[in-house]
Amino acid sequence: MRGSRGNAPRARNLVLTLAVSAAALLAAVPAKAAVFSNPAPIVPRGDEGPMIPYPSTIQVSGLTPPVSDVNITLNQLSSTYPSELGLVLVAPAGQALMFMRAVGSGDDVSGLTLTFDDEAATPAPVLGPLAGGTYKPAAYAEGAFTAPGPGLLHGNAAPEGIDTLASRFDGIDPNGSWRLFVEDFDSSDMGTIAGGWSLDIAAPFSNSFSVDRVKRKKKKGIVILFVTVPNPGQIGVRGNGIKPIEASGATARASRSVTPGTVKLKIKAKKKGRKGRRLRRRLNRKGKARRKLEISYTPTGGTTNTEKHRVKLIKK
Ligand SMILES: [Ca+2]
Ligand SMILES: [Ca+2]
Repeated sequence: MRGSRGNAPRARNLVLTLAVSAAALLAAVPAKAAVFSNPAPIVPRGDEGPMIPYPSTIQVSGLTPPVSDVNITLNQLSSTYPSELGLVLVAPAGQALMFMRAVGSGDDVSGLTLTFDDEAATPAPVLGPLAGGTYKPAAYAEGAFTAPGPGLLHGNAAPEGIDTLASRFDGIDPNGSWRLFVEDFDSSDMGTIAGGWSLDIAAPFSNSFSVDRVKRKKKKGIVILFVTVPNPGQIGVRGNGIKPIEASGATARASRSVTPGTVKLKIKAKKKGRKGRRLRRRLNRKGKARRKLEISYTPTGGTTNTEKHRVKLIKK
């Protein structure tokens, strides 16, 4: 069938089609929302000025850029004059949005849960009494935040400015320390956020992992890989002639669940099978053998990352 020219373009088309659908599949993988919280109360220092802690921080990890959505929730906000409060959220690399300022006038509120979300139907209202719920960010006055707050160097939500959570935070790398500065801009009254705050960040879960250390039990020909993973999920290892073993040393399993941190992957030569026998013969004869491993890691709700890793087995 040499020189069958008629088929060649079709084959190329097929390859192109496959490439395109693979790209479409990748693009279709939705970003997952992850919630990070700091439940520690944010309380007044006096009746005016920065509230403490200043800032309150949330450490974000295990996500892959870019961010596609950020929402922020305040838990159990109470105040005798909500309008005096200003809140600015600062991302790890410094992007900042004053998402709440001068809302709810002077009406007392107690134990409100407030979520700020660009996709909400209405902005947080300038007039009180403020009710718990989900609002678009809203700033009805300027806010100059005391150092180490950002002063006036922050985006302002409408109508004071034109910034949104999306305009400030979409597209950034979310990993690192997010800071919330809450300041009381007027005397006499006070407020508190008794349940702290949380961030709801949409970004793909990271599926990168690293093999940080290798340990060997040379008498048994066992290799232990110390692998660090960023998210809960499944991890598995395979290779010619090797089998993964559990901590007990007994059961072999293709894949097991992991929590973020460092996990041990133990492997040794298979007892059965042609490739296992070949590896064992080599180990017995030379005392060492090299193998290529495939380590596969799938964060829950994420995509699989498979990486090749060379390992040296030693048996003495
Ligand atoms: Ca949103
Ligand atoms: Ca006050």
